Amino acid sequence: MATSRASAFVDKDRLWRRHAAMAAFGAIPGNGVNRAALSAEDIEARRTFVAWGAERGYAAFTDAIGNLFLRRPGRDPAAAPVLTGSHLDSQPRGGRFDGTYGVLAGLEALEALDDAGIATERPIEVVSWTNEEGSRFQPGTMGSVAFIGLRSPADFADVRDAAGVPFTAELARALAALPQATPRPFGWPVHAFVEAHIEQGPVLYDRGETIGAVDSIQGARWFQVELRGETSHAGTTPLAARRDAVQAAVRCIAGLNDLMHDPADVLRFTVGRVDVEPNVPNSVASRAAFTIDLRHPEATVLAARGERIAEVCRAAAGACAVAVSETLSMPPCRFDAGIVDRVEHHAQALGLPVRRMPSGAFHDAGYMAGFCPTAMIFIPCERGISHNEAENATPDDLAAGARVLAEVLVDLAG
Ligand code: HGY
Ligand code: MN
Ligand code: MN
Ligand code: MN
Repeated sequence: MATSRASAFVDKDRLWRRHAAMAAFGAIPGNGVNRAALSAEDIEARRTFVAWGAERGYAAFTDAIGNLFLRRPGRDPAAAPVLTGSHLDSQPRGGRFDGTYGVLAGLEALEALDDAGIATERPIEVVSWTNEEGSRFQPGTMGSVAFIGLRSPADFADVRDAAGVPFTAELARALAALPQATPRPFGWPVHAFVEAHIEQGPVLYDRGETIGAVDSIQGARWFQVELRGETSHAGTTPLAARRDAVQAAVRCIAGLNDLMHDPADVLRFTVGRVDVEPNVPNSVASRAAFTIDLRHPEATVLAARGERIAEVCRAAAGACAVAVSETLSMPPCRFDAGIVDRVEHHAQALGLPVRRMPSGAFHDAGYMAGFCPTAMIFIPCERGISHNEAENATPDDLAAGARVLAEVLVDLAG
């Protein structure tokens, strides 16, 4: 695992400029980004990624769910490529680094290899996975889930965004705008996958460390809870005659807070979205639906608490009907020890403070880990803030992570 010349050719300014250029697609006040999956802004960001790759002669490929791959050839064109990358879609009030960093760091690493004159045995590809966030279309990580064959695009045929726009229509629009000359099948052999990402938590930032050698991701489960009551006049309907879906949702959430209480503060329970109908001040709500995002490092804990959600909601629903469905289930994963070692080794060789650590956020790497040897590289973000316009990272840290990535890729690609 010698250090190659690749890391010396990572261009901090180029990488920073690319982040600024990407941030223009879906820019929102406060330096943030709203680049919903498969929106016009997402498509423009992806087309720009393709154009930057074309300047280096990297061919672009798309598959049937819109995952986008740029390929730097290897000496052996038939060898399974090493894959790196992340996602270009964002949260509605997201930052400029969540996901984008992993895509741009991958491109930067390939350009550094070019500039260093390094040829690898295996091809190296950079991927932009479709709809990682799941904030517009549920669930998230659709691209990697389809790639590994866990679900097919047809399974998402009924998915619509909050405005009722069908996922399939938006996907078709994106596919028409992306390179389709050689449509790719799903699940082609990948030698290894490495995803670079900002940490999205405070561990590296608080300790002044530069690189996280990520060895695992905690598990995540998403649920949708829907309460159906009856709308009626707010000024006249006696309490006893009401079937108030908002009041039922409030009781459900209170009951779930008790169920999810964890004195050790390891379990993460979030109700991030509530939809109400008719959503007016002077009518009792006929419908209230809310999401649950549940995370824990142990599958047994996720199973035990998740199993009780429906029972707690039924007990709290009163006169309303309640339905609970699961929309995402990502088991906890452990990454490939050999790649994690390489990340740690190359960080040390480059003189960068490094720590082995788990990921609290989920990533496409969590699904890829079940498909091929996989690991992640974290860099710090300011105060650990993410899923927020204020998300920030320094040009030095972005470049440091790209240097480690470049070395790991050279190692893996031979
Ligand atoms: O929600 C997550 O953990 C990721 O940022 N999409
Ligand atoms: Mn992300
Ligand atoms: Mn995110
Ligand atoms: Mn009236």
